[in-house]
Amino acid sequence: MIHQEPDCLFCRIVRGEIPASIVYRNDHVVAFRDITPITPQHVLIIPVRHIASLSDLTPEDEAAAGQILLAAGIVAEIIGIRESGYRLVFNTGKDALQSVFHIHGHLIGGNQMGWPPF
Ligand code: D5M
Repeated sequence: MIHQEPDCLFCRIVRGEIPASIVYRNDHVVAFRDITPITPQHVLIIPVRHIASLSDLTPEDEAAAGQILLAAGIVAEIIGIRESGYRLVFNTGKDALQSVFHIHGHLIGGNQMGWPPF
């Protein structure tokens, strides 16, 4: 049984209790459109397993963490930005303005971005 939290917003999306525009899912991850997109394409990739942040990953989460990265290219292909390029951003903790404490990679793209990103 994969660990989930009853009241976590993103766990609730995984369970289908809250509607989301899902673009891809498998046994390990769910990818859905961000409700407040910051780029023309903006999808969140989350593990099915509840893990609060990158800082909370343990060796037990190795597969879940790897599955997020593996999903990035698949999602990018589905939404049409695999060739043009994209970023995968994990806001982690206070200074990074993490607001939802269930790991999510922001897959952003669809326009030319700059660097540095802050
Ligand atoms: O990013 C949290 C992100 O989660 C932020 O970009 C909005 C998004 N969000 C919040 N609620 C929803 C729902 N219900 N659907 C889709 N997207 C959502 P953070 O990195 O924690 O600041």
